Amino acid sequence: MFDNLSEKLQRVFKNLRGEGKLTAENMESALREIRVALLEADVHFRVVKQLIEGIKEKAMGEEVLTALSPTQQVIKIVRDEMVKMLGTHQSKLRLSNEPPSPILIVGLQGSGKTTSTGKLAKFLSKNGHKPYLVSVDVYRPAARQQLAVVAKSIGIPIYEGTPEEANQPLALVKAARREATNSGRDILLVDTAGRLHIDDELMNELQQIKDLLNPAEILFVADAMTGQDAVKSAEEFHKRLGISGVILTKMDGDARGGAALSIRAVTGQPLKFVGVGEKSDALEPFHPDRVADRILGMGDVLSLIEKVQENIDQKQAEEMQRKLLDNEFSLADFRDQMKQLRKLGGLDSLLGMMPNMGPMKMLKEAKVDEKEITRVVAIVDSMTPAERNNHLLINGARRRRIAKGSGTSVQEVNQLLKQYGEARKVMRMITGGGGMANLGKKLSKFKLPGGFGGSGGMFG
Ligand SMILES: Nc1nc2c(ncn2[C@@H]2O[C@H](COP(=O)(O)OP(=O)(O)OP(=O)(O)O)[C@@H](O)[C@H]2O)c(=O)[nH]1
Ligand SMILES: [Mg+2]
Repeated sequence: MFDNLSEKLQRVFKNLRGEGKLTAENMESALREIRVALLEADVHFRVVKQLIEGIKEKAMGEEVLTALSPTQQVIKIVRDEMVKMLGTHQSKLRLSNEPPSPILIVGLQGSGKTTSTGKLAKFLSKNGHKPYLVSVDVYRPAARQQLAVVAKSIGIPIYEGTPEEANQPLALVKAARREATNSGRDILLVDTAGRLHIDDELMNELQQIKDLLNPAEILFVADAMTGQDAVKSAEEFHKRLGISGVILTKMDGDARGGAALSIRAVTGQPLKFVGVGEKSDALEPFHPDRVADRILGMGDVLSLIEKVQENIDQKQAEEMQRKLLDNEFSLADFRDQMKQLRKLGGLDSLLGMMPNMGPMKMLKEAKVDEKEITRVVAIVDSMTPAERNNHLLINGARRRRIAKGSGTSVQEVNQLLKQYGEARKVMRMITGGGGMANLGKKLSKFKLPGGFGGSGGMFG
């Protein structure tokens, strides 16, 4: 999502380092470039102004200009200011003293409220909570049914209501709260109706629900793809209703993303979660420092390690490692690795978290996507077991047969075999023979403690 911004900022730092000596003049021009990069990434102009002023004040100080490694200092300042803009610390959900804690999910139409409600329920239940669901979207036909389907798929109980309650949001939440209490659930997630624009009727209804429930959280769901509109409506919702936090959805898309990141600075309310896909587990707690590192091209290594640990089967990983070392890594293994990558949320999301350097950079530039994974799986599935174990068997006639069997072309089969060869090389490079199991460990050395150490920077 932040590829462009990330690239531009890295270029600024590289140029700065190339200057040799840091002066007030080249600092001024670097700040100008940072400003333009932020504006181009759609960061709100007021936030950009604030950010640049903050950076300037600190960067123009005597200590920086005369420091041993001034560029490092400047990068550290930019990072610190960016973390500040994003909210400094991870902001956890607040709960009420008395369970069930009501959490209202609000936002414009189509922003991802219902999807996020389901994701949040799953996240909470993974973290030891017992969420309960209710939808008060009584306007859009089948809207409540949509949440019921989501609830079933993730195995979280939902209050579906009586026919009499079907068009009464207040009656629905009242009954749902009673049910939640009676069945010992500790969090009540309320999915609400969206509107194309903020209107009085919607706001009054939300206000009534708020008065009735006294929610622990009112989370505004902002669609990152809608740019400055998301900022404007967050501001408006906050003014009218008072929000306590934000869920940023569709951060997996290719919008510039800067607008969404401005919401914290504009409303003063923290970003709490990010939606990174349509599936029910595509929700991540928002960590300001990690996101800043990602934007600055340092890679979100901590999130990557967590993800790998959550999703990789240790035994399988060790087996893979042994195969790599023994040069037994076959086409079938290649296919299985691709499937693993898909389980981790797709290559894009993984690569987005990696530092933009070395073999990672190569992989990123190769731009392998979901469709390609599907193609790889189809091609390898069309091979005979013998072919899968020994790619050298695959001659011209066999390539034609495999292409036909997988609905692809001979060129695509050739390309896959080439990729497989490359993958063997790249994987050895990444892992140093350590396999996926050690990927985290290997990567963690790219992370400089506390952002930046004295020497050996990420740039230049
Ligand atoms: N790629 C991606 N799609 C998302 C994400 N969150 C939601 N969506 C998609 O956005 C669309 C709208 O999501 P909903 O959850 O129905 O949105 P809503 O705010 O409840 O919509 P209304 O109830 O009509 O106001 C769906 O197609 C979702 O799959 C996300 O983080 N990433
Ligand atoms: Mg909905």
